[in-house]
Amino acid sequence: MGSTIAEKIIKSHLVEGEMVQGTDIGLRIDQTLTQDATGTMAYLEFEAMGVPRVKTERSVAYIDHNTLQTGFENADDHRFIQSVAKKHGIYFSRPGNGICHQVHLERFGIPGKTLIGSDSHTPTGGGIGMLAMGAGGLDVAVAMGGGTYYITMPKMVRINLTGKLSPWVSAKDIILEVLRRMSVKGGVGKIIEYGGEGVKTLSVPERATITNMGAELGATTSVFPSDEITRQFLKAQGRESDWVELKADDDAHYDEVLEINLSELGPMAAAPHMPDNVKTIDELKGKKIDQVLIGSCTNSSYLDLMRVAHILKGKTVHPDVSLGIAPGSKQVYNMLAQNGALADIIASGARILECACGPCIGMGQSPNSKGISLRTFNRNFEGRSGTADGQIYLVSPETAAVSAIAGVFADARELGEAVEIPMPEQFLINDNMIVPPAPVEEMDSVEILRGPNIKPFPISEPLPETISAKTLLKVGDNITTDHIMPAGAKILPYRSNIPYLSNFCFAVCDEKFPERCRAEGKGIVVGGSNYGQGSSREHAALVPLYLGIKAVIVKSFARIHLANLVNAGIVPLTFVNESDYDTIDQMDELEIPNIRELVGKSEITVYNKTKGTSFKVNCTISERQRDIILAGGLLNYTRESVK
Ligand code: MIC
Ligand code: SF4
Repeated sequence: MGSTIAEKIIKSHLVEGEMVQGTDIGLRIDQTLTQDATGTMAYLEFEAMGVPRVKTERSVAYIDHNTLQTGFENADDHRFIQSVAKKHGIYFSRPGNGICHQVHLERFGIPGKTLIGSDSHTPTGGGIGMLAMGAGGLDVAVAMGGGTYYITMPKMVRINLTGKLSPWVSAKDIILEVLRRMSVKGGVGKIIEYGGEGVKTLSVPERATITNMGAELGATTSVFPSDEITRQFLKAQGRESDWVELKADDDAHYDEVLEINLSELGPMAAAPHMPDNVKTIDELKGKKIDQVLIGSCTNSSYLDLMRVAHILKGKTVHPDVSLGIAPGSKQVYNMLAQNGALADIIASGARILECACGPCIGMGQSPNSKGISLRTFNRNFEGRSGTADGQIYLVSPETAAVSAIAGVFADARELGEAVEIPMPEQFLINDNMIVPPAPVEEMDSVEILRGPNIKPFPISEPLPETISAKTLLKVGDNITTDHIMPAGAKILPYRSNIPYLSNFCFAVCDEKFPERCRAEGKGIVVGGSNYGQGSSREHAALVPLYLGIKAVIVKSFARIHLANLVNAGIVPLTFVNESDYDTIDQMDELEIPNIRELVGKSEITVYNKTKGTSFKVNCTISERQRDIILAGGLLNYTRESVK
């Protein structure tokens, strides 16, 4: 039997385990990336490991999230990361150079290589044929030190694309269609591969829009073949020698196959507050809007913004709408400036934002109260925009631009004939905002610059014989890491200050949660299915750890968050019978005896002392993860194993 693309990459990087679905496999990691919001912590962890220089083929530290700099905190963190990068062999992409995933695709991504990044949208690299996965900061730190990265061998899904998109329908609409069909849980434990004739109609950045939002499916990653189009893209980036061909064998086996005829798709939008709440533009047409934002790692490429500029040319943004545009990288920005498209955008009345994540992570541009905001981004979780009752719709750049002019949801297909915007034969290459690391002989003399915003990170204790604690919080299904540890302009600057961050833990669900934790000293969180979906931020595990959370009992976990809990030494448990969830109330006292012996081995009984009942849970983790939990987290485990 032949292999899928993902199986081929896994096979060539397998250092532990066998490629049997559902079992743990260890992979050699070729490249890593970090961004600043998770990077500060990742580099503190890397330092704690005591490895002098990264062992990967390429590691890059990007600054793209915390660029508002409303106080000293962000700038201090940037300087810390820059100095660590210089000392330890990491390339540093300066603030202003662009969003990590966009820049990585342009300048560093290589087909057939493995990439992990401390950001859940790292699968963007699947657009260029990488096996690219989001991970917690500590996992990235370990990979930088040459350590193995572990995942559960996923199932393989093939999405066959046939036909060709109609004019003004775009890659964003393809992934919205996939989300509509599969839901935000549909990709859990799976790798999504794209194939079929329709693939040939999509450029690399368009493919990257699709793999980027595979994160919203909960998938381990998504991947496209590396073909002639990939070669052309790399050539235009001056990197043709990085190209290798990559395709699935004809007789490769897939666990699921989905068919999408591109010709049948129309423009769509993900309505508040989940990326899978997909509606057609036909259903929304004419509805008044307040704000439009174009950018983010999903839709800020040269082609995206050229199409936007074409639509805006000679027009004026509707007087009731604020239009903000953030190009994804300095390369894109510079090219738009040189060819005049930027002038068309400015003339229309758009507000030009820095090349950074910006409003996507709630860093400015929060909409008015109850404001309807159309965004080309990838997440519309409640409150993420910074306006608690903001109504965020995820749309394509084309839908965003026509709607900004109309002042209502509008259908770009009414523009008629498609405009042909060719992929450039040569992108503008100027890497002067990427600082290479110090040469080996100079690394010792590089001084690490640490500001007062950097506080030590919490370390867990070895697992006790019995966990006995109150249920300090009970939440429902699809809880995101944005619920657990919100971001936004007021909180994000404190990503290296866990004590301060802890004041905001679960604030979206229950503002009193941190207070209860402090009063009780320890606790358990109970939740529904797909707990911890969304961002890869390990702060969603480190902050609960700091607040004394010992175990989380839920119906099911999202992949990266489960790994982050284990790495932090918090026990992840799932109900054997989901209906037991209903029997627990907040503040019930739970006791889990014998947990040290049973964890990761067999079913565990939890006693509800308040109700006088009991129920069974599982802890579905690998043997290695069991050892990590017993040691009280990955750092303790790593220290013990090198003793
Ligand atoms: C996000 O889109 O939520 C983020 C901000 O990029 C996160 C990382 C973080 O929380 O720092 C992600 O997607 O992993
Ligand atoms: Fe940045 Fe938004 Fe992409 Fe996260 S999803 S990396 S915040 S642009």
